[in-house]
Amino acid sequence: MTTRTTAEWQAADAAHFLHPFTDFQALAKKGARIITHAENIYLRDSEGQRILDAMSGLWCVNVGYGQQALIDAATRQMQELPFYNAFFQTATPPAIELAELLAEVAPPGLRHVFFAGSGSEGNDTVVRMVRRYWDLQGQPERQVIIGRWNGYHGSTMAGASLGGMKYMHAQGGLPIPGITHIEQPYWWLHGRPAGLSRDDFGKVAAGWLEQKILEVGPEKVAAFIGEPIQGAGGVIVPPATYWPEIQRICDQYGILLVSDEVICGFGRTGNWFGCQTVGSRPDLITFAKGVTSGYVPLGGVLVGERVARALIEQGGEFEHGYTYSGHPVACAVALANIRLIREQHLVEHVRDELGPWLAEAFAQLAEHPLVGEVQTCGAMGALLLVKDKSSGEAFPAEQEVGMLCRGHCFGNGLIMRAVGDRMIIAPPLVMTRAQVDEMVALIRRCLDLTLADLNARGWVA
Ligand code: PXG
Repeated sequence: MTTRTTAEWQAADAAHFLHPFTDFQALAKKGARIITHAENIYLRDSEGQRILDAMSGLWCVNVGYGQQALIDAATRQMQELPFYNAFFQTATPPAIELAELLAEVAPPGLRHVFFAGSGSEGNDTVVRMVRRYWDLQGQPERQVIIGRWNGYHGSTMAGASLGGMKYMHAQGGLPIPGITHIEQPYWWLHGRPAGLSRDDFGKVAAGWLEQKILEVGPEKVAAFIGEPIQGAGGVIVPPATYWPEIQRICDQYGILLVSDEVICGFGRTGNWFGCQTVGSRPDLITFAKGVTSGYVPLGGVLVGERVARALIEQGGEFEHGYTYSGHPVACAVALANIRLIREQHLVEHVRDELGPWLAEAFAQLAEHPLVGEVQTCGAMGALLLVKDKSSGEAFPAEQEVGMLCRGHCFGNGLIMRAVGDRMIIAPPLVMTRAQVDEMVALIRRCLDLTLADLNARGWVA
């Protein structure tokens, strides 16, 4: 790679690189921030500025940057066998070993894996697999998959359709047929309904699934898909009653439960998988991101006994797969990554240390005049910015207060994401106590700067 000035990088970037989820013209005017190096939880940009990455890249660098074991695993595998496929009755050792190891760390009953290249591809596989399963059960009319508004399941045709981002559906004629949505279990959005505790609300929100099943016709419903904790939707932690009730409803109607763990998997919530934190027993688990800590792309689906048995024993050929299903380099990196998570006890670290530290720090941030509510779960957290703390009144959407706050974070060496006015974090799981303190001090400073900014604009009461 050549060395260029920031301006030179930005010019070449604007001339040729179409970025994901980006207004190309606006970015070309402003110029992208060029990230050149990273170590542990810190990034460095082309201007030499150090940035604390409280988003783990994009929810994925669970073990932090610069882990030699992963680098060595990739190097060794590239030298030995950089690629071979798994299509024509062949396999490679890393893919076999990874399938075996995933079966070990997965919740009980999920003993098979189908590999893909990303979370989106994993969810495309889910759609194919769920529908194939019901065909094999002699119930081909069971086609409908129920997702949730403001859920995120990727950006392919199937992934974006399962997801409930309306602005995505608006481009490209989505959702594809046979996918429908229910409301999300977001207490605050639903107006903190009077007389209804969070736990009662959780049951009401799960009940929307039953209503939808009855509306569609139980004999037509194939599966329900949800993230244990919504990530891209704004780190929305559902009431504790929600998932057990969802599980009960899925059981009652015999429909498959899919837990999309692209963000929640591999320690993020303080267990290996988020379903173990929220109390569901999925038939299928989508994974990606944290499986390799993002060092190389890999995704896939963990398959429970009910579906695996049908596919294996009755299925014949499953007409589906990707060139990179079981890519040996990606699988070798995933093996090194999972072993490192085990050796460094990172799941326990999140459960017993990092999670409680973040919960405590966020409870203190809740006292800030701009913060309406805080939520954390393991190594994820959200702060909701509100105009009026006592009433909970929101800022007008067009003021884009979240983006304003994110700008202050960017300017002050902190990466935090804004989803509307929810400021969210999902830091690397290796974070120490001192680093939590450093991050929280930065967050506090950025909240203060945002408040001063809003005062100057006359946007706060
Ligand atoms: N499922 C979930 C739950 C995700 O969070 C995907 C599927 C798709 O994975 P791939 O690997 O195809 O991107 C994701 C991805 C954001 C953001 O803005 C979140 C994701 C991707 C891009 C941006 O928070 N999550």
